[in-house]
Amino acid sequence: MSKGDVVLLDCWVSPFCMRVKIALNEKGVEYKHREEDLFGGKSELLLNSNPIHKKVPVLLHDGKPLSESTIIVGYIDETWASPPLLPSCAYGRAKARFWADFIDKKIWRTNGEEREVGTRDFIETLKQLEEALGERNYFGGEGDAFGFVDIIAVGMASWFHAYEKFGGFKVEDHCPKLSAWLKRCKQRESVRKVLPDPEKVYEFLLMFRKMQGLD
Ligand SMILES: N[C@@H](CCC(=O)N[C@@H](CS)C(=O)NCC(=O)O)C(=O)O
Repeated sequence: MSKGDVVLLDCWVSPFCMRVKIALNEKGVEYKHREEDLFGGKSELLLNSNPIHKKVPVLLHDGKPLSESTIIVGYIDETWASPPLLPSCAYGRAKARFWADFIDKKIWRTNGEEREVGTRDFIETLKQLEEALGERNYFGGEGDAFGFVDIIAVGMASWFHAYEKFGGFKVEDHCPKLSAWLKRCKQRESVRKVLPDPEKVYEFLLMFRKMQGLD
């Protein structure tokens, strides 16, 4: 479905960018993406489009920039109506935003430096998320369908393999339902096309830690 020109300022390994790509894929929106070199030098377009944070993702819709992945996913949902990603009732939408906020604040970690002290906390947080999933197939937009919270969570989950290798644990051993949810998500075309090879994410994290002098 087309509704104007859609360009994403992207980075292949960024879970935040993955969210935007998955949302666009779910909606069947055609888009172009420009890979940003976040370490070598950001493009003028990125610096001008997101002057406050200077981060990807940036979505340019007919040249108009938007930043912050959860805000962009919400915008995509309002702009391309079908299929809906957020629930139709206000309470459901508020709950979805609560879990998106929880995922951003509690699950994302960029360098794994907390691995020695943090693995237990991380698993506890995943268990809380798993409890929110309950017996459902997806966190849901509308009903049991794949939706907003799934999109927000699945980008992060693309880093689980790397965290597992650093932390010496398996998400599946602690959170079997969450692990099954991830497998289910990966079977979707919209997700499969976007999630990078987990081994490549691990290699990226190794390189990133070296750059930060952590290894
Ligand atoms: N809260 C932002 C986070 C975006 C973010 O952290 N992007 C990273 C890539 S994963 C970035 O552009 N980093 C470049 C920098 O910090 O200079 C969102 O949800 O979009």
